[in-house]
Amino acid sequence: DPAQPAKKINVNQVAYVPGLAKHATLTSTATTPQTWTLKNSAGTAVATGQTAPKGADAESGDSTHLIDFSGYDTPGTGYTLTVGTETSYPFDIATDAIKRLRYDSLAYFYHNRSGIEIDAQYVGAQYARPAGHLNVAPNQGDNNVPCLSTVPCGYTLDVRGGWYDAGDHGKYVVNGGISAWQVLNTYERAVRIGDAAPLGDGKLNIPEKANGVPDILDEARWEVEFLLKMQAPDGMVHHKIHDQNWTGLPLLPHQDPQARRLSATSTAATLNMAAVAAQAARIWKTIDPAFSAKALAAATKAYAAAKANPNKIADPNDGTGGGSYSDSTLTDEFYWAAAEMFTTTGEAAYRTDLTSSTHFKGKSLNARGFDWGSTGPLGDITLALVPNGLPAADIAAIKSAFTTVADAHLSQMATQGYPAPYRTESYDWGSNGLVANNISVLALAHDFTGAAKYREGVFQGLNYLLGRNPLSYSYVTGYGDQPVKNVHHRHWANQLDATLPTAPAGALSGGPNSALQDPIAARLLTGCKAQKCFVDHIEAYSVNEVTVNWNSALAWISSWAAEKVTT
Ligand code: 9MR
Repeated sequence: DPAQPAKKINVNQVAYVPGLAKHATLTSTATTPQTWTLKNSAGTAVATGQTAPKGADAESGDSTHLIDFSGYDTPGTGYTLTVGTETSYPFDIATDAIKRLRYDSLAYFYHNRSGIEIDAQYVGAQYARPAGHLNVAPNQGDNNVPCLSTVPCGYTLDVRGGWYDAGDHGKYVVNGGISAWQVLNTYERAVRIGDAAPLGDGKLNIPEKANGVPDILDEARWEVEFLLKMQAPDGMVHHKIHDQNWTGLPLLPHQDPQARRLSATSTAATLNMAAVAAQAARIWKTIDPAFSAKALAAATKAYAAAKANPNKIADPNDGTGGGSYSDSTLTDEFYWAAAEMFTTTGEAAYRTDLTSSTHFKGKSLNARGFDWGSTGPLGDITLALVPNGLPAADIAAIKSAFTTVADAHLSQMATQGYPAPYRTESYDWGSNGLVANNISVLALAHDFTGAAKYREGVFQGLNYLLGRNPLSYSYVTGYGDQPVKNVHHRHWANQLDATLPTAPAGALSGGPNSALQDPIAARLLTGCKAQKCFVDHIEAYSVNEVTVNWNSALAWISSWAAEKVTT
């Protein structure tokens, strides 16, 4: 349950960046401007000004005022904002936190690796654990996994490795795939148009940190190798592998006694793997030509299999022991896979599939954003960033689709008390992941145009995730004065077992979800406004879980933001 009542003054509890706008939110029904004061860590007033009343908005229901203290720009720690008797959480004006978050958000993935011991030397003793799902009792292992008895396949697969999806021990191709893609895209973007030096070898605490290959690639490869193993002999890819029955919390991976089963192959998983393997093939082309060739062969076979089986939908009712991740619209997965295959190979057949798609040139970019079920924009990002054979006019059209959506986000954010780039209706499961992905759209709009307004939008969006929201939570563990502490995770379950740790720093909670899809949320949050449909409770999995796909979005945007801070 909420650790503290919400503050009346909400700030980015971590840090505002020198040289950029600095906005905070006062909750007040006063209709006239109020006097705000900025105090330094000694309690001395260093700036003062007047709030701007904004009235109530649909997302929060709060009547708010804008506090704009952009005029103050002296780096330091322990600042507070006060209005009358109300005081904010303390915050910094500094750049070190965003630089740290770039790496902490990426550390999430090693913590959640399957099939390998998590070694104390990389994560500290409290997070160390034995390898999970290697068929060491009581585990039944991912070594030799049969298909579901309801959809028998006549073979078993060795699908060891990869990342656990979330608080559960399932491994789902459509979600793991977009996550690996986004981690790889963080690197690929930096190589193409940013600064890849901070993403080099030796930057993460992982076993591969001294192998001469950028750690971010080593980490993503752990998942890509798993995705390749999910391919069936006919080229199709199994949708997922997880426990036969749901387990409870807490439960460390190596203690999971449930049988593991492969769900049927699906067209969505097949295209998702094709897309990521094609992306991997070009990234590893010179780094590891053999791996590159293996990935391209798997992608080519998968793409052809998907075209031969274009409508094999994952069973929406296959939700026992793991999530269903079912999606009945596959035109976006076809588009994304064609974009990756074409970018990597230049072949005419992929170009035809790509340019004849209804998604071509950013048509699936919209205000809701993208996620595991909506992957068209991933293709657009690749086409806009990586040189390919398309005419310049097509690339310009793709880039302008990003700026159009980014402008819509900025217009909406200007109306909000707690600006977050996301649609204004109800918030979906994983809204923070959608917000983070939409922040990446703002970031790309800045990449493509250089316009300062988009960079401001990125940092405004980060403010929301880091505490400038109506519940006064930093949704990133370990960051801010009131970070979420009780995320839904079977190992980081300190709320249930004091001998277990809370989450390590840098994990993004799923965040507000208007649909209240778990019993705790349903009991505590009835009638909530979108941005308030959240509780920091470990069993509230529909609002407070963590997953690879939300953390890959956090890693992408924090890496971008770290690149943009200059001091
Ligand atoms: O992130 C998924 C969200 O988009 C869906 O609405 C939800 C219900 O199907 O499932 C979410 O994914 C969960 C998955 O089913 C099981 N592992 C944890 C995932 C995050 O909560």
